[in-house]
Amino acid sequence: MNILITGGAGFIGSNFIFHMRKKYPDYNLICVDLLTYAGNLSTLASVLDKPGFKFYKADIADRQAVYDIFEKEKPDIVVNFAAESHVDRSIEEPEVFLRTNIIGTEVLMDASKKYGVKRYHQVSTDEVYGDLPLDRKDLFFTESTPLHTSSPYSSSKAGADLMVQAYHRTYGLNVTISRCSNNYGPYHFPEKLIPLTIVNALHDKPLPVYGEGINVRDWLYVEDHCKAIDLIIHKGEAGEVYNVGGHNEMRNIDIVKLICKHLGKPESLIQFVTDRKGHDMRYAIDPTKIHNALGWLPETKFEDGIKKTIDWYLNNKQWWEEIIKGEYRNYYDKMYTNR
Ligand code: NAD
Ligand code: TDX
Repeated sequence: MNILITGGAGFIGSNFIFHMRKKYPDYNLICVDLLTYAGNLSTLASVLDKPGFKFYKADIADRQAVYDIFEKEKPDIVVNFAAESHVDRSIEEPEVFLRTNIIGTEVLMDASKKYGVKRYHQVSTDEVYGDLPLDRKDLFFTESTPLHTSSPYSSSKAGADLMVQAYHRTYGLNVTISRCSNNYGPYHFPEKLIPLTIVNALHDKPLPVYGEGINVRDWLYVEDHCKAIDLIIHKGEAGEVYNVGGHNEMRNIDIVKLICKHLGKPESLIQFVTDRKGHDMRYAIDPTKIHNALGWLPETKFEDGIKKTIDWYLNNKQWWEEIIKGEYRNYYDKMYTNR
């Protein structure tokens, strides 16, 4: 079995590669990643030279490069993680989100059609459903919730989802889509809330919380997301969308306080800053379909997952120290100085 994984040098893609190598040692995994600011080859160091693994540095929106890789590797399954993934960056510079997230998806599907791929899986997000009000705890996103996006990021992901469904209906491409809630865990890029808070707290730097910190996210340990995708690519039904989430809703301020507590840092480090434009209030996934159809259930409780994650950042300082001393510093200054 040849599985082509795009975006495998990023957060979730790399965790998926580690999961798949462990569970299916006989599979050939082919990783395609452009190594943007968010991609790190050092993340894949433990697998780079191993049999059954290949790495290509390429842009998923570069048609010729993608066709050449498909021609050579003949993938059976394609799993597309590659994306511009940060909402705040999409508010500053939307264009690259359209190129990678929409055009890149289209190119990968054209290649899948041309080279007879048996299953194309699109890794999407709960953000395509927009947000839910804070005072309606009874409401959840189901697979039939209408797409209703807020940010350039989520709009580009929704655009991609619509293209994936179009390729199924129009060309009969065997596709599946997963829409997952917020992930956390090892190798999470430090621009995102949880790793940013851990890294800043370890340096006794201010912990920026947007607005009043009352926005709610539904957190899932990254390994549980990887297991869901593994099930969907093997057993999911063509043309279907599966929501993935673990009923673990938390307010941002409570997450930040919890991290302070784990690290023995004072809450006085917390700094409320100007809110994100168009900030979604609440995400909450109803995972009934994937549970009933494929038997998926989250395995890692948040208390355990957050502890494992914090320990990982404490034990892998070199990984994130390399990142925060590079281009990240300019990004951080631009986004947070005098905010
Ligand atoms: P990430 O930003 O950590 O990684 C993205 C990877 O894609 C990087 O390695 C980057 O180099 C690569 N990439 C970017 N543009 C590329 C291009 N044009 N060609 C090839 N490679 C390119 O993102 P992540 O958090 O791992 O997210 C992975 C996927 O999961 C994304 O599609 C995202 O929308 C989705 N998702 C993320 C979350 C989350 O909480 N992080 C939740 C739900 C869904
Ligand atoms: O410094 C910060 N302070 C803050 O209060 C940052 C970076 C974030 N926040 C808030 C904004 C959100 O309400 O924390 C929450 C989480 O923010 P992010 O980590 O940026 O994630 P989010 O915007 O929820 O999107 C994430 O989940 C869905 C991923 O980045 C997306 O790729 C995924 O689709």
